[in-house]
Amino acid sequence: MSNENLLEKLKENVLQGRMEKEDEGIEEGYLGQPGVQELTEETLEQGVSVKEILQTINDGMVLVGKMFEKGEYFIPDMLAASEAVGAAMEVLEPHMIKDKEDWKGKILMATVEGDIHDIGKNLVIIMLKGSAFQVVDLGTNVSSNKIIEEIEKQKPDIVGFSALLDTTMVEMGKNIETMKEKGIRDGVKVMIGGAPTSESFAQKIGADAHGKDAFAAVEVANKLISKN
Ligand code: B12
Repeated sequence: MSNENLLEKLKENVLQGRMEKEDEGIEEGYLGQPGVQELTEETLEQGVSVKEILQTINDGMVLVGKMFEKGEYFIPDMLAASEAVGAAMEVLEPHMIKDKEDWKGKILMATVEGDIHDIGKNLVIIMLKGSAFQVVDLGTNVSSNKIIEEIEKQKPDIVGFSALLDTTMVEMGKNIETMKEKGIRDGVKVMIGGAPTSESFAQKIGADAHGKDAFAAVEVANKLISKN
């Protein structure tokens, strides 16, 4: 199979929510065919770059989002697709980690309180790790208190907040306010991202930068580090 066809199959299997070949798809007729895990392995073996694979997975999830918005996909379908993306990330992660000596800086990443969306955050983390940042993942639904505690403990250069809901993006501003109250805002840069966020929102809440996707996240982190 050509690399283009492999990437197309990978995207198709993200849409089908199939982690591996034993999985059925959302549609019939997939059982026994390679799933996202096997296809990611094969694509890597063919020499396709991690960046291209991530772009394909990203495109797949964007399509999943559109299908959900059109009412063609439901929550279990989205969950299956996210688990399939998780299977790809497990394969990709070892290829992205650099030696400690190469680290450009330390970044804490968290999905804010009330929000459990983590696919975008996890893609951002993989890209950052692949670009030689040391990343600590605080997970999802992370409270301001936990964020403050971890900033004090881990002393990162940058903290990154992710939110996918209109109702939770406000937590980013609250986190920044709490950081100010605790006197730790000046020592750490804040970058934000997630579908409902924007440059103007970042400015409004006093974040240092906004990144629209995982590739922009790396650019933003590089800039913030060089300003330190
Ligand atoms: C998958 C998904 C889910 C999955 C999440 C699984 C998981 N492990 O993440 C499940 C099924 C659990 C889910 C649940 C819900 N969801 Co949902 N979900 C989605 C969906 C389809 C895709 C999100 C996604 O993964 N996108 C793909 C990734 C790659 O993109 P991304 O997250 O935007 O991330 C990229 C950038 O934003 C950026 N980025 C992200 N974070 C950061 C951070 C930094 C620092 C930087 C620099 C960049 C950055 O880089 C990423 C990579 O390129 C979206 C629809 C959509 N079109 O987005 C709805 C969507 C986000 N969900 C929505 C809703 C309403 C819900 C629920 C409330 C549904 C319900 N009624 O229960 C719950 C909320 C649960 C909660 N408390 O969080 C709405 C939100 C509406 C809004 N604007 O508020 C959306 C938009 C769907 C819709 N149109 O209604 N969801």
